[in-house]
Amino acid sequence: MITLENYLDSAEVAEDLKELIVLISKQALPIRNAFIENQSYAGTENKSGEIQAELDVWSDEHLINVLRKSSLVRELASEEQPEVLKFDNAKADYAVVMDPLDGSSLIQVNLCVGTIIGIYDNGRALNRGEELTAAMYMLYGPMNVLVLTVGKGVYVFAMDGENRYKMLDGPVKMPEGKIYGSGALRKEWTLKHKRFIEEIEEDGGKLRYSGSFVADFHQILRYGGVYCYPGTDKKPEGKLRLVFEANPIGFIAKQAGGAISDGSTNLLTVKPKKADHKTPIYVGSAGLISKLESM
Ligand code: AFP
Repeated sequence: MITLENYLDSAEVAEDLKELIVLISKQALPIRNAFIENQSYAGTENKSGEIQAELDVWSDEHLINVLRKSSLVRELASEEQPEVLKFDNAKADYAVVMDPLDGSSLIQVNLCVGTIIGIYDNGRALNRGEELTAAMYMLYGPMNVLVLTVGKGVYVFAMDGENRYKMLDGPVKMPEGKIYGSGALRKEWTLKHKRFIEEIEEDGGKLRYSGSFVADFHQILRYGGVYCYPGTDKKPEGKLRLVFEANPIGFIAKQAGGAISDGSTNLLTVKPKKADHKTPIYVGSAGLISKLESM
């Protein structure tokens, strides 16, 4: 049985990066344990104008405290924070971008949610996705699962009863599949988006969409297909964020042989204009993304 630590050693990851990844992975348990106590809404909004659940706030504060104390992180950009946080106790040059709890509105109905993390080694949080050193997500479903890339393929780990991760699978290759999910109301979709979805449906595509990006993506990673949150005429930039959601997930997709796009451009090449830069997102099997870009 290969543990997360064994894998990081065999991938020759720097000791301080290993420490950071293992530290973050250990937070799955406290975050998950907090689900029962923090079910209501906090009554506050994040920078994108979304109502924060108590758990969004709790997970955000928890991870900020843990990362600040680690002395490994110079900058931290969180979906729940208005500005990039700078830590002056940093002994290392890592910067972390995170969505502390993606899909939090699904906690009350016990559907799968997760934490999305990206790590840069240049001390700055606002970079292109292709500059990521590592990306990971922790998925709180029937199993606590950790999906990780350190730029050497994608590996899946599952937590055992003692808060240790054991490798389930990897390197993962995203297949060319036919599962699709799309955000935004159908009546608001652009003509191009409608045509793209119709072509997938005509080709036997199967709709699977839960409302948790990280969980919906995990299914695409394993079975192939595409997750979309398109821009609409009213909201051309869509709903999801480049820094906290698109980049870490896109980096994982690319490492598994998939791709991410805003419909015409590889999102991993886009320089964020600000921490809460929003963008249309299409992420999934490489063939479907290249078909979309050529439409
Ligand atoms: P948060 O829970 O972090 O706000 O994320 C929710 C989300 O951004 C993403 O996880 C979902 O895919 C998307 O919103 C769902 O949005 P719709 O409810 O508009 O489909």
